[in-house]
Parts: sequence; C-alpha cells; structure tokens
Amino acid sequence: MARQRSVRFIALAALAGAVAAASVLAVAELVALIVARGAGPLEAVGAFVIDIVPQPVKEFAIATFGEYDKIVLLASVALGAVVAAAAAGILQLWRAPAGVVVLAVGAAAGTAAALTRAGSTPLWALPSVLGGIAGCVLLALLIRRLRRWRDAARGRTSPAGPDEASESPQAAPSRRAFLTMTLVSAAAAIVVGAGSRALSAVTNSIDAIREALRIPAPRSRVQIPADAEFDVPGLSPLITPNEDFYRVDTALTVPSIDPATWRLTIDGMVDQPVDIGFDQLMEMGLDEYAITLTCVSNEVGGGLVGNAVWTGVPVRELLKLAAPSADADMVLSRSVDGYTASTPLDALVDPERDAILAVTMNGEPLPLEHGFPVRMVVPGLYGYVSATKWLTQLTVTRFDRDEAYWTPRGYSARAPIKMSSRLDTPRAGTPVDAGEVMLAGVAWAQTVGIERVEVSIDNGPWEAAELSAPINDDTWVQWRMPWQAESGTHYIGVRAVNRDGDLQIEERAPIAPDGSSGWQRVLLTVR
Ligand SMILES: Nc1nc2c(c(=O)[nH]1)N[C@H]1C(S)=C(S)[C@@H](COP(=O)(O)O)O[C@H]1N2
Ligand SMILES: [Mo]
Repeated sequence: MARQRSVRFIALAALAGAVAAASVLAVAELVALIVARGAGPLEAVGAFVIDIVPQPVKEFAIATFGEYDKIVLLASVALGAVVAAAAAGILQLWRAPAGVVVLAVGAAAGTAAALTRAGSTPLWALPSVLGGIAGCVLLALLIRRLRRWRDAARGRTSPAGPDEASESPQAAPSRRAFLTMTLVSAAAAIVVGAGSRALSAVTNSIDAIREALRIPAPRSRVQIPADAEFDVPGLSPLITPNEDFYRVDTALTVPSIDPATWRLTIDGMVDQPVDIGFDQLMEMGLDEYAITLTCVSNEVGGGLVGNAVWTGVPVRELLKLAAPSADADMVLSRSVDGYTASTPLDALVDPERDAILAVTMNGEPLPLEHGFPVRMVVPGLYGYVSATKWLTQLTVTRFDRDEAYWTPRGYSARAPIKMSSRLDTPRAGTPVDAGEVMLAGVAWAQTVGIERVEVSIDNGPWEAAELSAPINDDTWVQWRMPWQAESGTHYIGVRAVNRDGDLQIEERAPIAPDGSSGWQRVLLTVR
C-alpha cells in the first residue's frame, strides 16, 4: 500500500519535471521572440543535431518525413527534453537539489548550442538562461509542495490504505497547493510557448520588408520560344511556380535578413577585398536568366529539380572587382547561418556560364525560404556546391585548403549535374485506359543542352520523342510521345542524349557522393 502511494508521488514528481521543462521552453521562446529569433533552445539544439547526425540518418529522415523532417526533429528534441525533465523531477523528489541541477545542465546545453550557432551574439544566451532560471525555480517550488503533501499524507497512514478518501485531512491543503501550482504553470507554459511561436510566425517583419521591396526591372529579358511548352495534363510546367519549387537546406529557422543591412564580402586570395550592400549590387545592373536547379539528392525520376527565371548579377563581375589571385581554384560561398558551398573558381569566371547572384525568382524578390535577399545560382552544378541561399560571403581559396559543409559528410567537393530524363505522365500506380496515351516528361543537361529524348516500350527499340523548343542550354526541355496503349502492364524506359552526343548514363548510382544516375523505367497499367 505504501509502495502504491510512493509510485503515485513518483509519477507526480515526473509530471512536475515535465511542467518545469515546458516552462523553460515557453519562457525561452518568449525571450527569443523579443531579443533574438532562432536563439531558443529547441531550435539551437535542433540545428546542432542536424550538423552532427550521420549522413545515413539524415537521408533516412528526409526519405521518411520529406518536407516534415524539420518539424519531426523539433518535436523529437522537445519530447527528449520533457522525458529528461520528468526524470529530473523524480530526482528532485528523491534528493534535492539533484533534479534542479539536471535541469540547469540542460539549460546550459541549450545556451551553448545557441552561442555556437553561426551569426549568434552574446544576446543569444538569454532565452536559455532566463528559461533555465524560471524552470529551476519552478521545479524546486513544485517538488517542495509535493514533498509537503507526501509528508502530510504519511502523517497518518491508516491500515485501511492510502486511497484519496482515507488520506489524512492535514494532507488536503498541501495536495491542493501542489496541484494548483502544477496546473496553473502548465497552462501558462502552453499559452506563453504556443503564443510566442505563433506571434513569431505572423510578425516576421522581413515578410513585410520583402513585400514592400522594389527591385529594378532587368535590362534584358529571357526570350521564351512560342513552342517551349507542351499542353499535356500531368506534365511539369516549363517554369516551376515558386510555391511548388522544391526546397532543400539545413536551416531550421529560415534566416530573416533585411536587405538594408545585408552585406556581401569577398575576401581570401584576392588583391582587393570587396564589401557591398544590396543597393550597390542592384546598381551593377540586373539581367534575366532561366536556369534549372537540381539537387544532388534527386533520385532517378525524383522531384528535387525545378526551373525558374531569375534576375541577378554575374558572379564574375563581382569577382573581377576583387581580382582573385592566379593560384586560387575555389570559391567558398557562405550563408548567414554558416552553411558553405565549394564552387570551382573557373565555373564562376567563365564568360560562357551564367553563374549569378540572384535577387528575384519568377518575377518576385526571392521567397524567404529560397534565400532572400541574395543567393547564388550556377548552371550545371548541383545546388549543394553552388546555390548558397542567404548569401553573405565569398571567400576565394583553394580546394586543398578549405572544404564546404557537405564535403566531410560524404559528398564530393566538386559535383557537376548529371544529365537526366524523367517521365511525368502517366504516373506509375495510376492506371490509364487503353487507346492513345500521351507519354510526357522533362530532361536536363545544364550548360550542354538536350539533343534527344528516347523512349522504349516493353524493352523495344528506343524511339525519339518530340522535344519542346529549349529556352537555352541551362534549362530543362519537355518531351512527349503518343503511344497506342494496349491493356495489360507495360514497361516505359526513358533516356536522353545531350548536344555533345553523350548518352545518359545507364548504370544506376546512388545520390552520394555526387548524384544519382540510371535510366528511369516505369511500370504502367493499362485497363
Ligand atoms: N544556406 C544554404 N543554402 C543552400 C543549402 C543550405 O542547406 N543552406 N542547400 C543547397 C542545396 S543542397 C540545394 S539543392 C539548393 C536548393 O535550393 P532551393 O531550396 O531554393 O530549391 O540550395 C542550396 N543552398
Ligand atoms: Mo541539394
């Protein structure tokens, strides 16, 4: 009987611990909202986890949770904190102040994580420190009340047993004191924590600044040929709308950068370091470019590829101002959040290649999650070695001296995009009716251009599909081929040939270390 009762007090101590943890997070979110967004312990620890988890775990997370991977991560960190805090509550009941010490150590870890983020200032310590203090005080008070209740209940242990009814009348006030304080602080933590996050989401002032931003019209426009786009239902549009454009990055909180304070520095192996602001960048003159971006994590047939019309300034014009030294061979581009990419210097200074610092995407300032206010876009190189978003620094260096974010994590330092082709419609798993069916999709070979797309049905001969008129060699083209489909199941194979006459690689390769390869083969069902 006494054991049953002590189990109950242990459970209540765990509850008190969880409530204390919730209040740490709530106070921290509130302080982060006021002094430094992104500095809350949840996000700081989450960002730290992203940087240290092994690559296979990251790939598993992306494959399993897709676009929700970051929410799942934040929820796991919060859950871990609550479970650890429950243990701290029990510890505090058993031997004060051990539980408070555990909670303080947790808050200190959150503080350390926040202070070690790229771009953090000493202010970033405040959310975890103030949250930690609030949580420790609350835990001590809650457990003190719980202990009083327990002692009062023990005061008269009747042989009848420890159920509520028989509990000593002296225990009632201390029980009420504990329960009231626990419930009130839990409710307050939920209101303050959820409220702070919601407020943070709706009052992101950078949204408003972006809306109000006027970017000069480009001096030149991309000419889109009349027959550049086929009208086939289910086929990817030639230009991917911003809201459908894939997003890949390591940022838990999308960086908020005011163009008014944005600076780009060009340093490293240069004769003349450069430091310019947003207006100066635009004064260099904007031109329009159509470039298809591709992620190294795109599997054969996958969707991590998109085509947009960007305006920007060629990187080579900026590098010319800095005058890179002759023995440099790499530019390490850096984002405000510390992410880096290694791009071969010759790809950036090549007059034939339109490597740009982009400021608009499909006619509007870059969306925040696509790198506002300035990002890099380089035709022909996978995004992770070229397309740095929230750009702030270009360091001219050498591949044998510096490495980028993904290099020690199992990806190549250099990574040209592999030519690929994809069937968009019909989709595998969606049966079609027998009769004429339009097979259609896209193909890309950035910087070289697509010469031909070929389709093979049921391992029959490869036949050339019709191509849409290409915008340029840096964008994907659409292809289509009418097919007399007979009922049954059929294999559709797709492959491309580029304008150098190279055939798309047949051999299957995984995404690591430098991008997938292989011809897509799709099993279609015809009714
Ligand atoms: N700052 C920053 N820039 C980044 C990344 C990142 O993690 N952080 N990811 C890169 C990768 S892997 C790709 S494929 C492209 C994706 O750009 P998008 O999200 O605009 O489609 O951004 C690149 N730029
Ligand atoms: Mo990527």
